[in-house]
Amino acid sequence: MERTFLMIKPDGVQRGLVGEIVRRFETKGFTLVGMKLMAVSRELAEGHYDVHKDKPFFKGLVEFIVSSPVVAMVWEGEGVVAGARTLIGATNPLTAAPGTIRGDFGMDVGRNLIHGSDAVETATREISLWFKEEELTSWTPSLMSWIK
Ligand code: ABT
Ligand code: MG
Repeated sequence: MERTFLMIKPDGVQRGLVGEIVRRFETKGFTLVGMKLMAVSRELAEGHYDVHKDKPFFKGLVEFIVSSPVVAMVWEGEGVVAGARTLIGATNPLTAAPGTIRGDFGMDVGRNLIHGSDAVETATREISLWFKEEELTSWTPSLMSWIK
């Protein structure tokens, strides 16, 4: 079953949006298989955003991610990588569609509340970067047959 890595960023935690954000993925029908509140080391933040290391916003981005706790999560479901990105909305919250997490709660591209893996291969890399295998639990929700 497909999995994705989602991370509620420091702004989402500081603003008390953890419950609201988790609720959206739960009620959509995706399955939570791992979750932890954590302070992020500089090494992990830099590794996570490695593809952006030459961008002008990289330093500020790493500072932001290590500034305050995040909620790291793994979610499972058919098409969950793209599906989660749809619920999250466009990178810039100002242009993200209403009804998406960023469209409903954000204003600034550098404070866009949540990260979601952008492809299946990226998800595999990010899940192994953030989680140990024993921190993840596969289970079958009995409600699944009602949603599908
Ligand atoms: P992430 O889920 O955080 O990876 O965001 P997304 O994939 O939607 O967008 P990308 B392009 O990966 O942005 C990564 C982080 O960099 C921030 N950013 C991006 C800026 O601060 N300025 C910019 O001009 C761009 C393009 C937004 C993302 N994180 N935050 N916070
Ligand atoms: Mg990205």
